[in-house]
Amino acid sequence: MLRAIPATLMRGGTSKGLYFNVRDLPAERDIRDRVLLAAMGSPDLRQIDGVGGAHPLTSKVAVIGPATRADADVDYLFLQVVVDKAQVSDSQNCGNLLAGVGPWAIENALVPIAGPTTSVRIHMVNTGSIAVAQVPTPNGSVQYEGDARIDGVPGTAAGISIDFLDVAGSSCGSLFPTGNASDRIEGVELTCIDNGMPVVLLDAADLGLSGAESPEALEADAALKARVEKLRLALGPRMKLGDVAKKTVPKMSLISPARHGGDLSTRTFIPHRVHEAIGVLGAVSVATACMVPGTVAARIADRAAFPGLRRLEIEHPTGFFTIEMDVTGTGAEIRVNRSALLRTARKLMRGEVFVPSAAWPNS
Ligand code: NQM
Repeated sequence: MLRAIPATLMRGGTSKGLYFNVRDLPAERDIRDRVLLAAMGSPDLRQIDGVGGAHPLTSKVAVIGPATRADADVDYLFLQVVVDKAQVSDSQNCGNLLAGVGPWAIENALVPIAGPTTSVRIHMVNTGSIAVAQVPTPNGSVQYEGDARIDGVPGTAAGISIDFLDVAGSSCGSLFPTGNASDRIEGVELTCIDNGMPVVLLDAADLGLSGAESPEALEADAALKARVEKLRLALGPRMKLGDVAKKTVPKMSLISPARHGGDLSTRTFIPHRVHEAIGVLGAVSVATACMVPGTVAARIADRAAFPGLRRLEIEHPTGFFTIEMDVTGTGAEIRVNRSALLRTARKLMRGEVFVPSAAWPNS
């Protein structure tokens, strides 16, 4: 008999995935991963036998539960269900699915409504850091509809502002895990940075690219993909991430001068497909690099963004990602106090996802 598991399908920012209450999933990790693979339909390029959308950005899971930290309202564990391999990875955070966590937590009675806006402090379990989401709750319920627009999503929805407080070095142990603002490896100038997401920023010109190529064109370039992956595998241990062959980090962001009035243009391998936009914490890491002299981003950025309170516009294949940064100090003393941005989310479907009993036999 198929096993039914309560779940909500939501769009969070420019991603989509299943949101679960931690108590509804198996506690044992291997069984949990088997269940999530079966729910999404992995491994299979089309994910035809599951609800996954056949792309890393639509094959995501949020597991939410009561907070295990006194300074948070809820715990949020992000899991990437790999589309074409039987792998579930907790090696990264996801700032896009994060946008749906506040609404989900309120609607599932983990957080009470606190007025026209409800602030939800989210413990991001993957990296042990805190995000604070301001969820519109004007009439005693979560409001999803509104006039906020984010690039990469058609139409408008209610804006959810998100603040990150302590994400610097949360995966790699320090903001610049190689100890340098930039390195030159195999003829490519690059910066390794972790402000919430481990990212390698590569000068697109060093790879013989303009940096304005479409995601499809980049994905079709087998030689480029092999070169980028070789660099990624070599840099994993240097970024204190260990062997990254089965991890979804670091992300590889090809950067070039802005073309549309922003600060910097990006094309990001995440790491084996190219993002149609850019990840949230990925963008925060890129924006941070723009503000630190000596990084490849600061050299290429269209205008100098010195430490202080700054609004940065990161260009990506489908528009801009706007981030407000508060950075003080410089060089080794650099300190990221806060980064803030706007997302939207939408509840799409609520019910039960069914998995074969072999994945999680009924007791
Ligand atoms: O960087 C894609 C996404 C992400 C992750 C990825 C994300 C983030 O767009 O915080 O949001 O880089 O894997 O959902």
